[in-house]
Amino acid sequence: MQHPQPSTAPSTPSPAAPATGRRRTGRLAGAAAALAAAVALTTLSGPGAHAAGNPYERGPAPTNASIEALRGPYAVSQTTVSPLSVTGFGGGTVYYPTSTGDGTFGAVAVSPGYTGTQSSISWLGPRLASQGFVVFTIDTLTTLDQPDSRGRQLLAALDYLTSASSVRGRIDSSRLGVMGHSMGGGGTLEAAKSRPSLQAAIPLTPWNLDKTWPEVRTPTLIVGADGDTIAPVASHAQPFYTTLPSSLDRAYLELNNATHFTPNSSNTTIAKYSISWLKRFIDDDTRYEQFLCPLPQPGPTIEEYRGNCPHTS
Ligand code: 9J3
Ligand code: ZN
Repeated sequence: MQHPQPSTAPSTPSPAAPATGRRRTGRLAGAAAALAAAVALTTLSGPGAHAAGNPYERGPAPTNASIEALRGPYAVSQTTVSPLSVTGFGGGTVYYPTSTGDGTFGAVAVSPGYTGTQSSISWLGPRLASQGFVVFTIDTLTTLDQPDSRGRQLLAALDYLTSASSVRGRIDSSRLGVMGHSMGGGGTLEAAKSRPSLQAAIPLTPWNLDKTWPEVRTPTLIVGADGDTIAPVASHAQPFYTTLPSSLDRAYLELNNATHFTPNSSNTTIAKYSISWLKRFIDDDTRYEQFLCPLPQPGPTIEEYRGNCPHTS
C-alpha cells in the first residue's frame, strides 16, 4: 500500500455533505448526485492523487489538526549519507516518503547551528517528510562553520540530493527549499541569497552578522524566539525580516515563551507554520494558504506574527 490513505471510499464524511438527515429533493437531489459522482471519481483516482489544477499537490486536504499532528499522512523511510561519500558538506540523514506511488516530492535541506550536529534538528526530518517532502538534515564540515559556509553547504547538500543520492529519482529538482537553526538559519538566508531559484526558506532563531537581506528572492518565513539571548530578535530575526524586499512573500513568526534552543526539539508551532510555508511555496499548494492568511494572531505560543498573505503566483 503506497498511498497515505487506503484507496477505498473515504470513511469520514466530506465537509460538503449535508449536516442534516433531511430528505433530498429537487436541487438537493442534483447536488447529492454531483457529490456521489465526485466521491466516485475520488475513489477511482485515490485520495493521494494530484489535483488536476496543481500537479505538485501531495496528500489529502489539510486541517489544523493535520498540520499540528506529530506525523502527516506519509510513512517515512530514512537513509544515512556518510560524510566520506560526499563533498562540500558533512553528510547527514535523508527522510523521505516511502511511497513511490505519488510521483516526485519537493525537497528541503536543514542545517544545524554553531557547535551542533544533525541530531539538534533531527525532529524536523520525519515531521516534515511525513507531510510529503524529502528532508535532508545535514552535518556541517565542522561544527564551528560560520553562516556563509553553512549556506554553501546547504546548497551542496541539495545538489548531492538531487543528482547523486539514492533518492534522487523521488525528488522534483525544481522544487527545493532550505531551513536551519541559528548560524544554520543565517546560512539559510545566505543560501537563498545566492540561489534565487529556491522556492522556500525558513531560518529558525537565525544568527548572522549580516543584518540586511534585500537580495533575497525566495519566499522566507523567519522564526524568532521572544526569550532568545544568543540571537536576540531585535538584532537578528527582526532586521532580517524587515530588510527582505517588501514585495516578497515573507513572514516573521516570533514564538512566545521560547529560547534560542526552542527549535532543537519537537515544537508544534514551528512545525505547523513550516509545513504550511513549504506546502504553499514549494508545492504551490494553496490549500495551505488558510493557515497563513489571514495572518496568525498572537496567542499562547505566538508572541507576534508579521507578514503578507501569499501573493498569487
Ligand atoms: O548557531 C548559533 O547558535 C549561533 C549563535 C552563537 O553561538 O553565536 C556565537 C558566535
Ligand atoms: Zn545583507
